[in-house]
Amino acid sequence: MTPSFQPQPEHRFTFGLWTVGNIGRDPFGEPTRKPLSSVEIVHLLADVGAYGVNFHDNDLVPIDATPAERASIVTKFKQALADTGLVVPMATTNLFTDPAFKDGAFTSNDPKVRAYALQKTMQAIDLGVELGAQIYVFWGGREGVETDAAKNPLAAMQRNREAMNFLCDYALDQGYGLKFALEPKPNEPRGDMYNATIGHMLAFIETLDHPEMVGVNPEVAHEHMAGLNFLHGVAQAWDAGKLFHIDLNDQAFGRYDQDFRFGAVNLKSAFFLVKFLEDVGYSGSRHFDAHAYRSEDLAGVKDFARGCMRTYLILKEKAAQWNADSEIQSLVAEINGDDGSTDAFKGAYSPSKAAALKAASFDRQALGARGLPYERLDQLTVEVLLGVR
Ligand code: DIG
Ligand code: MN
Ligand code: MN
Repeated sequence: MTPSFQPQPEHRFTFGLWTVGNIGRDPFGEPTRKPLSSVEIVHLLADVGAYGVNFHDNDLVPIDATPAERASIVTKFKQALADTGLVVPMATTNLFTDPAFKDGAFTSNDPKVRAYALQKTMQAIDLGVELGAQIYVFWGGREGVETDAAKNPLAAMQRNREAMNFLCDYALDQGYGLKFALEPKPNEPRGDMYNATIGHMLAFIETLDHPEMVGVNPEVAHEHMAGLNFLHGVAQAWDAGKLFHIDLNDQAFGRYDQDFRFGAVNLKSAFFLVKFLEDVGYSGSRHFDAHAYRSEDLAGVKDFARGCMRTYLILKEKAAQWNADSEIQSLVAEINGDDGSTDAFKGAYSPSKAAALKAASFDRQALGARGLPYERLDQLTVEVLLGVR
């Protein structure tokens, strides 16, 4: 039966309000699309088959909204969720747009800005929980420098840690049951940003007071900007039990943050990522933190959203095909063959095991001469992706 590649709720595809709501402004050009209201975006996402919608506080409630305006906006948004069945799995704070955060939020040199950032984040967490969010993302868009003369990186690290500890305690004190997901990025909009990659974030999390409630929200584009293999970072996060959320998109290496449609640039790396997420049984949101080309109109924005989900589902089908392909699996078995001759050396250390291993003899030339069928295996992978197997 030919799969339909139609998104279903169980696929857990989500989009931020800011993604399909992107109006096409860039550093060198004015908007090319009219703004959409949060209610219109919810209905657009329902129309294309998404499962959920995420938001920064100010995507939904303008930063200067009165309490009455906030109440009215939230009521209408809740109604749109009820009308469409969409849910809000994740929320986050905008700590990067307002000029107050021009030198960072949690890491700002100004203690008043740091305090205001905590206040804004607590209020945003309240809003996210009110709308059902269970994952809370922190992307430190302005946590960085253009010159290291401006800030001692140790002070920045400590300020980040104090803020996260305070907010973890706030969420615990409120009984919110939230999990925090920290999102790394190496640069842009700051010249260099702290906690630049998945690896930095995993190390940082272990220095917190409540590391158990904090994980990562890796983004494809951000690791690619750092020239890194995204799958390897995701696998390390998964291995550490810290893959709490994921931002899917695509990105040419060595460029600004392009936030392209998922699979739009690096199909093979997107394939291995989808295969990994499906093989390990990742049950979190598949969040597309991406936007349509500036050249697109509203219809193009829908094409963008549908394309993200459709490509994910096609690659999921290709992954199942790869896992079931007998020639591929026989090569995988060959690569991982084990004649049992080193069984005595496996597992935990023991002095006798070390002595036996030191006394063992190896045919180093034979080890080096062994053929590895990776060309064949990669060609078969490419042929699965090209649809000729
Ligand atoms: C940018 O990649 C960041 C912001 O869009 C948001 O704070 C976060 C959540 O996906 N990603
Ligand atoms: Mn990005
Ligand atoms: Mn992101």
